[in-house]
Amino acid sequence: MRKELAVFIVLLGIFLVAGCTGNEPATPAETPEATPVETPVAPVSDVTPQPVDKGKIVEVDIQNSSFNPQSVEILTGDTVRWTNKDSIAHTVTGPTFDSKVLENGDTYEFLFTDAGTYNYKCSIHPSMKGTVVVAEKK
Ligand SMILES: [Cu+2]
Repeated sequence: MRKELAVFIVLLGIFLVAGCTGNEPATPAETPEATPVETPVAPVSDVTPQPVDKGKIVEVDIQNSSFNPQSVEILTGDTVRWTNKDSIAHTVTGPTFDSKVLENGDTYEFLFTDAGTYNYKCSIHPSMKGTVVVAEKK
């Protein structure tokens, strides 16, 4: 009799477990709605190509073993022109440009096409330092 009871309890247990799992609500598989992809409408460009703006020329004197003005701010497309007004030779040596030796009266020009801060010096007198700050032309 006890054995039958135990079997009954076991069967009841199995039945309950099976019943519970059977009643579990099926979780609806969420199918994410496809978000509409916005295709940007390219505006019809009526911009006529402008002639290349050559920019301006900014003068820097080399005088008394210093660059004057010591720092200049220009825009992309502008040119810096250094003029050695000293009786001794100097150079204008930066990360992307190098004038080589400039004697008295010599000039050196460099067209800056990339924005950034350019620190330069005289390779003969490294304590002579200057800066060209180039901002992107709008
Ligand atoms: Cu120098």
